[in-house]
Amino acid sequence: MSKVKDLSLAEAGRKKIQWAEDHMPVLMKIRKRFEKEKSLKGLTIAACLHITKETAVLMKTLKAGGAKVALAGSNPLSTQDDIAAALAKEGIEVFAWRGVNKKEYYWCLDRVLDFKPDITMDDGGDLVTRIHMKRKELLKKVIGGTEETTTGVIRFRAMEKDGALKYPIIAVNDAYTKYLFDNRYGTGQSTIDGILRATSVLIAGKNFVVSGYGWCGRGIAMRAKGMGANVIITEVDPLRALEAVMDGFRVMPMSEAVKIGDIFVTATGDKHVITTRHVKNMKSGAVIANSGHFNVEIDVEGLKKITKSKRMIRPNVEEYLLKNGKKIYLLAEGRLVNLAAAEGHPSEVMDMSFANQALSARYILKNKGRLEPKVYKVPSKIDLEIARLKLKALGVKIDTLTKDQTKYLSSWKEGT
Ligand code: 3DD
Repeated sequence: MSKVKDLSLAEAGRKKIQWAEDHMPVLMKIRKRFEKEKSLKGLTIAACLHITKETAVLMKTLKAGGAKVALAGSNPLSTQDDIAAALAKEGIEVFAWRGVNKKEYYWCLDRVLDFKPDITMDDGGDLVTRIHMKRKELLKKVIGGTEETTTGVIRFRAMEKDGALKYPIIAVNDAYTKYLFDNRYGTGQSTIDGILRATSVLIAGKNFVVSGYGWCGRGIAMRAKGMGANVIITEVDPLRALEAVMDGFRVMPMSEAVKIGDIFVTATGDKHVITTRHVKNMKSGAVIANSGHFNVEIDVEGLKKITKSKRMIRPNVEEYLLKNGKKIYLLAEGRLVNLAAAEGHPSEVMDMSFANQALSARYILKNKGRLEPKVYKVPSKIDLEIARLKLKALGVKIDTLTKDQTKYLSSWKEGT
């Protein structure tokens, strides 16, 4: 029996899901194939994902393939209650509502695990970690899992290295058709979307500081630049910093950026990238946001210690009046601003991310018992198939290699 905020929101959610279905041609094509083949028949899938209109399209696709699906939210603020209601009405077992506290968050995970999954579908690693640490009795039935995001893949590679991982995980995040598009173009657009929906401030002319020049940071920097911001990058990796310089961005330590920054976004996957020392030296009125998976990148607990008072001045905008007299605006409690203050990435990029999820679930079933308890890349056959399906959906045609060209590319004899 599902537990959602309010089932009466289902109709509004259903329309949003239809909107997403109209913009996710690849996943809908896979759904048709799954419906015909019943590719996931008899499988129980336990998912812990951000509950958005795009995730709903994935859940319906898995169900169409014959799977029993149970879903919990992978972040306390990213669940869209109307989507959760619509999915519950569609027969998906949903345990999630926006604003769960820590105890409720793990209560939802446990309800989903009560369905004794064959496959787990995770975003950030909390579900898989829960099974390995608190629900070990479930491990014997699990044949494999998938992981959506960078943070989760890092956790599972660490588990594998410690010999703690007890079943195979497909790193969906590492598929080209995922991170090159979702992480870069998705995070780029949805982060700006979250900041604008929360603050409606002008981006043009602002000093926009992006911490982390990975695929997410690159996307955010690119989009902020496109809107006329003066983009500044902070990094710890010399190669990524060099790339940012060559891409035309200013690069400097955070200790310098805080003096000039108007808007700050973290996208590093690491903790305490913005500390109280940084905040104290920011300009009064600075806006700080996080776009990384967990809310560790901004030291929010530390911020509270240097604060005289705080108030919610707009939805998703907390105004901190610091003891030094400055005002700082924290978005979405320091949680991932794109999903907490907006709707996450556009359907068109989640189309590919979730096509990887659906086809990886089918791959795990087809290879039941043959995979070892380690982290696997998405098979390149699946990656390329998704790219081709997306090009076809976009009406884009490309050239093909002639036999002679294929031979040339694999030969070494032909030279100058
Ligand atoms: N993520 C971003 N937008 C999302 C959406 N519209 N639906 C579901 C999940 C969404 C998070 C993913 O990008 C995940 O791939 C990540 O965090 O890397």
